[in-house]
Amino acid sequence: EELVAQMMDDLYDGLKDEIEEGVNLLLERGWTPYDVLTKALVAGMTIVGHDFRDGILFVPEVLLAANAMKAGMSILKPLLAETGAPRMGKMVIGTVKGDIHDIGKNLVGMMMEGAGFEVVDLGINNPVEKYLDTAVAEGADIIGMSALLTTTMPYMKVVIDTLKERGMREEYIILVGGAPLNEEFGRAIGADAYCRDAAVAVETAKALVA
Ligand code: B1M
Repeated sequence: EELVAQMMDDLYDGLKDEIEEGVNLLLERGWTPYDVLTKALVAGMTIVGHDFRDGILFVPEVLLAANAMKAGMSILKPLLAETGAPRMGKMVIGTVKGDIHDIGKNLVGMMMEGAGFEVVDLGINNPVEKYLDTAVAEGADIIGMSALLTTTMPYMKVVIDTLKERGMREEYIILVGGAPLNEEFGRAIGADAYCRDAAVAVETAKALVA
């Protein structure tokens, strides 16, 4: 679709107003919020990611693109949460220490809420205490961790090892995700599951809390 191609260009150029407009237009055309999210916004951010990697785009441009994406996501958020699904459980989710990427984590949080989970968002750059203290205080069922850097993903193991040291590991379902992770890494650090994307996170959480 032409509008989707235009939106990918607009996201690339960090044009927030245009992205908001595009999201609304697709919704008016009958697109589901999930399709708008994945086929326009996430797909557009993938292109930004490639050019960032290749040195064609730099941090300031990518920040603008991220802000435009977030603006689009905030229109979709209430729509994704509107499912009226039965209460499923509670998840504490945050990006690990040293890492400030939050778009994927926000997306997972949104989809989990849409599926009926209560979500406590810890934001970015979380030390181990933050995960543990909040999980205990909130009586969470699930701890979710996100990392987008190869240098920060090992921190997930610090969190899991600390839970083990304190004899608390079995009290939580631990889900991990982020672009540089894979199934093998998830297993190696002792997580319950690696989640490739937000939809998988929802399916996995549903299966494991049951
Ligand atoms: Co950053 N960055 N970045 N960046 N950035 C990457 C990750 C990178 C791959 C780009 C590249 O080189 N190709 C690269 C990492 C390389 C590596 O580690 N090997 C990189 C780098 C190097 C950096 C800096 C170091 C750059 C610098 O300063 N020189 C710096 C680090 C800052 C820090 O964290 N300390 C940096 C900064 C930034 C910005 C601030 C400019 C911006 C972030 C803005 C923000 O988040 N508010 C940014 C962005 C936007 C990206 C890319 C382009 C896009 C990430 C994104 O939002 N994707 C990214 C390239 C890429 O990923 N290919 C890149 C869209 C999002 C929907 O996908 O986050 O993968 P994703 O989430 C998915 C799944 O992974 C999964 O579900 C989500 C939805 O389907 N998932 C989970 C994620 N978390 C989960 C948690 C779960 C479950 C599933 O828990 C249960």
